[in-house]
Amino acid sequence: MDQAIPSNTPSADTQSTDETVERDRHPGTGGETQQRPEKGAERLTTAQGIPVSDNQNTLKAGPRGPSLLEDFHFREKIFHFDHERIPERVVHARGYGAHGYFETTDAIPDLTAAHLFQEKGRRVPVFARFSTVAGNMGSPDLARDVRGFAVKFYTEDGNWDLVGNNIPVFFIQDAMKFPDLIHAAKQEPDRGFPQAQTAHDNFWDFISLMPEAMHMVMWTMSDRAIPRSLRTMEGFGVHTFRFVNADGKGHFVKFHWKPKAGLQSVLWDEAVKINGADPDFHRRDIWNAIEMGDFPEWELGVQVFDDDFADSFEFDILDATKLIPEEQVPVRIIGRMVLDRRVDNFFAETEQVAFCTQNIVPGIDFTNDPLLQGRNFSYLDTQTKRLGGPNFTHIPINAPRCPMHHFQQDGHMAMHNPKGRANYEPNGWAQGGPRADPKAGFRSFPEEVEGEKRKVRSETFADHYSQARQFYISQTAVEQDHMADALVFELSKVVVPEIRERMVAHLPHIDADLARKVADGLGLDGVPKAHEPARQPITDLPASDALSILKNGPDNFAGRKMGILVTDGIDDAALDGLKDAVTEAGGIVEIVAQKVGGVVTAGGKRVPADQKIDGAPSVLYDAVAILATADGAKALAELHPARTFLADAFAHAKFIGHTQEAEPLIKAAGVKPDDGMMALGAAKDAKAFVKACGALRFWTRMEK
Ligand code: HDE
Repeated sequence: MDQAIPSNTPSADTQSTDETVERDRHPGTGGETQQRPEKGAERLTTAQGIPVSDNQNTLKAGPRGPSLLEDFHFREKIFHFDHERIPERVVHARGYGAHGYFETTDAIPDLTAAHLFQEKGRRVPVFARFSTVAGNMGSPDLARDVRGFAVKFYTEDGNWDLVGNNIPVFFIQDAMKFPDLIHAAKQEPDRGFPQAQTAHDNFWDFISLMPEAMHMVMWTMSDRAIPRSLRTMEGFGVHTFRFVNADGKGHFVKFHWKPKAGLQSVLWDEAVKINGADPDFHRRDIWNAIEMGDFPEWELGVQVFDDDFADSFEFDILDATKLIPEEQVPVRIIGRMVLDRRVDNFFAETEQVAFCTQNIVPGIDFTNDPLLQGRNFSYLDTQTKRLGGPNFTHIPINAPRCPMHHFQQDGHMAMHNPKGRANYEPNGWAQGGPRADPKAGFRSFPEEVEGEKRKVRSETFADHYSQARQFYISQTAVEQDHMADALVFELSKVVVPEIRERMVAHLPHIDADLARKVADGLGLDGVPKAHEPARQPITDLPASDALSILKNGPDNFAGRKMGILVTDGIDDAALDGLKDAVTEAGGIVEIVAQKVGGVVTAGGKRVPADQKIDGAPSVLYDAVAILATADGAKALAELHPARTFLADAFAHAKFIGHTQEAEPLIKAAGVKPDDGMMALGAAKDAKAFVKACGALRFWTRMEK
């Protein structure tokens, strides 16, 4: 099979002598080169393995004559190209994946029989894919959106897919509403826009009619929906699952991923600009981090609880619009995931990976969460459509890494049909094939179930506002402001005034101040009368620090990026000192200059630039420095991109280091230096500056 895949190695006739190139440029002058492949280069063949003599010209009747249908090489090449696309995912179309491993750091055999959690140090391979939800495949990375956080564990007992999000709750409680939610969120059907955003009438029309969405909406209007990096976001299994141990005893469990890099998000103004400057910001970040050996890492944590807790908890543990605060059930860390290998081929792996929530292993089970139950149908169904048939488990990225024996056979693209005569069971053949294992095989938790058959929503799912309010009051003042701004931004894009007002009429149940700010931001005549809540009273729950990003930041510059804007004639020691300080802190430096060829330092050294100033606005960096001579700063002051580089960094509350001589640029950018701006010169200045940058932003500037 491998040999049938056309090689991507440039063939001899595309790397040929000038004479060949010349011939190729002039069809009809004998494009068929007789050259041998270069030593080591593979021979170009068709998919049938037939060697190709000319990959530049179609077969023609005479140099200027018609092309001939007989050209099987041409027809095969174009035919295959025409079929290169498969349907993109109906949601989570834009995503990025990487390989790695999961390692158990705290064994929990008392809680689950799952093989991977039996022993400390046990490792299994994983493939993780992160995604945005609403945008199509080519949409920008920094859309305000939920991020998918899907992990496939290739365990000894088969594949376990934990298909989560970076937000621990969901918009809806019952799978029946999913197509409506997604239709409302994606581009409107008549006009085909807006792309990758919820800032439009259909979304807010639907949401304002769905009080159950209010908790999740608070999360999507928070900075959680614009993460700085996929490495700086949490992941959540969302639903309550079940752990089952070897004795058949069950516990409820919620899964959490905690990023080693700490939580961090960008500002909305940055997100908007990053989408233009580098629409691939998140995928590039993962690619580069793995290339540099700074492997993205998360801890896996579990909240484990029993029936007693479930019965006493204020909300229904089967309701996916609710979370369990960490203060009530602490997160116990049981393992870590390290992503240490990039894909070899984006399509083969990231695009073809097929996550299915139904993929669980002995020791883990579902609960009756009606959202999860619906998902268990949807994922298998969607993969069959996307990947063209029932054999998608034969695709290497989806194939389990443990032995598989079953009687399933045939179908589109069957790659490994079982051998032998017996393809049914029971059978009386001596080599009769695999048999079920009542002891070690997967068994559902024997939960007793009874009830009337009805289309119904449980009464216990009725409180839609208490946790939305808890989320809001758990944020810092800066984060609360961002939420109000986000609501004002989104609702300002809504054209129909009634929809805006209908949405704002939910907010008094969440927070009176939030409602006032949003009503004011939209220019409404006061806060509209609040909707009648489905359940009274709305409870005042205590704030939970775990819900804030800023309370869970990293406090160091590791894995962060500093953009250093340089000019000719700068001091070598100042540049080297700053670069060393950033590297020592585990950060990355990018040199930005007027020309990509770079600058020449005072010591006569040429420093090439990583980015030309026009292509590297400061939104791409966590902190910036201006290393300029007086003349250099004067020249930069004349350049609009240089002025906005600094002005934006300042407006985004970034730490800014600068030489004294950078003054003309600082003035021209209209920036009034404050404590977040630090002078650079001596080596110790650089160290102090990079240490300060560990706080990531100088929020005091924003509070002013
Ligand atoms: Fe999904 N979801 N979803 N979802 N979802 C898909 O499956 C669906 C939900 C999530 O990187 C689809 O392979 C239904 C919650 C992720 O490949 C589809 C419902 C959560 C990914 C689908 C939900 C998720 C998907 C589309 C409500 C967080 C991307 C393509 C009942 C816990 C996986 C595909 C990847 C993808 C259905 C709700 C996470 C159509 C019906 C809740 C991370 O099957």
